[in-house]
Amino acid sequence: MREAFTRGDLATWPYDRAYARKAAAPEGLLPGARCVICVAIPYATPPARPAPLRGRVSRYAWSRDYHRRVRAMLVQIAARIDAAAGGSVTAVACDTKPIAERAFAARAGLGWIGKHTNLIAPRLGSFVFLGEIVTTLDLALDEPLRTSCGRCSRCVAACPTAALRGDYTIDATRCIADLTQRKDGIPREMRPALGLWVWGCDICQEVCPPTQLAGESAALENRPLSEMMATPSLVDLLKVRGDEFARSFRNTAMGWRGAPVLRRNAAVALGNSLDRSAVSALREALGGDSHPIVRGHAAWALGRIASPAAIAALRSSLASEADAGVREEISLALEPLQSKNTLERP
Ligand code: B12
Ligand code: SF4
Ligand code: SF4
Repeated sequence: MREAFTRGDLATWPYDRAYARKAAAPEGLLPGARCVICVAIPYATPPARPAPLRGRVSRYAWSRDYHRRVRAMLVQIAARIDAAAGGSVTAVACDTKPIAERAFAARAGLGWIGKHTNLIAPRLGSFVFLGEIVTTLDLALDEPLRTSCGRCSRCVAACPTAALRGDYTIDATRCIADLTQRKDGIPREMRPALGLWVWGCDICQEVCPPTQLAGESAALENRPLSEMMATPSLVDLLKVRGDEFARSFRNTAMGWRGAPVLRRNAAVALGNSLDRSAVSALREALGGDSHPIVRGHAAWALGRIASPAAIAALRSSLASEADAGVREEISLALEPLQSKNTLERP
């Protein structure tokens, strides 16, 4: 773990060595904790079919927010344990608390941590959410599995951003799951590798043989809430705000970063679509979105599409754009295109 911090693998997260120590010590969640009951809840549902000008959403995020649902399940189980023990002996966690969920699950024998760095449970694969019931009870301990990925490295080869090193570590700052949820700009050099993903990424798990073998194993109802969740129209997502955002996204694990982050991600995916029919929506975003981050990424997308109409939109916005960061994005987008013939038909 120390190396991970030195290398900056988690530089986009507020984690440090003190946090890592805390995450290995469940007494912080429940004074007097003796054991951690680890739970893996499968959520594998069929992938969505790709369609033109539609984005990709990771399967963990396209239904009602799993944090609340897994927590509710754990609270019910914990209540029964408390009742049997005749008092409060438990605390529950899922994702958001400082606890090293994968390490505890592996220690508890639920599965092994694969080279894609997710826990793989035998027969269930890695499309599982992890949760914990920490307890002051002294329970019999399970043994860890003696399994590893062996010579397989399919996830490493398939990762479009080279985030996985193949030694069971990840540079999280390169992972699309991280890039699509960071709040600031997505580094320019990483944007092409995002492809059409607008939230999260499932590639390393989709190619993982034990996960493929497990098939559709959802124990948690995990169908997409709507078509907009499964394969969002990128043009609609580029415009999402206010009531529409609250109605469609607030209750999902895609909602917590707010609408501008989704609009920014839609702009990048539209750029990667290389589809000229996206130019008018991107031009509107560049000229009218209230968030500079969205305008800047729309500029990048227009530069990537680089049709004459896209170049014209970039040139005309350079004259009116006041934000220095967006102006820089526009200039960088235009740089390789300066010699392009703008009279070519759109
Ligand atoms: C930050 C985070 C991310 C980051 C970094 C992920 C990474 N691989 O490091 C990003 C944004 C990239 C990410 C992506 C995803 N994530 Co995420 N993420 C987390 C989160 C919130 C914290 C993990 C973390 O880095 N903690 C901080 C560091 C310091 O802790 P740690 O890495 O766990 O390391 C500890 C261990 O290594 C420990 N240790 C090592 N050996 C041992 C041995 C023992 C005995 C002990 C006690 C400790 C120990 O020391 C460290 C400190 O304690 C966890 C939830 C959680 N609370 O654990 C979910 C979690 C790991 N993510 C999850 C999911 C589903 C995803 C995605 C699949 C979502 C998606 N489809 O887009 C992707 C997968 C990408 C990938 N290939 O990993 C699931 C994984 C489920 C599983 N099957 O393993 C988790 C567990 C959430 C959940 N409750 O279900 N995620
Ligand atoms: S989630 Fe996607 S980007 Fe992240 S490690 Fe897996 S394949 Fe790579
Ligand atoms: S794809 Fe292969 S190497 Fe990667 S986690 Fe799955 S089994 Fe392990």
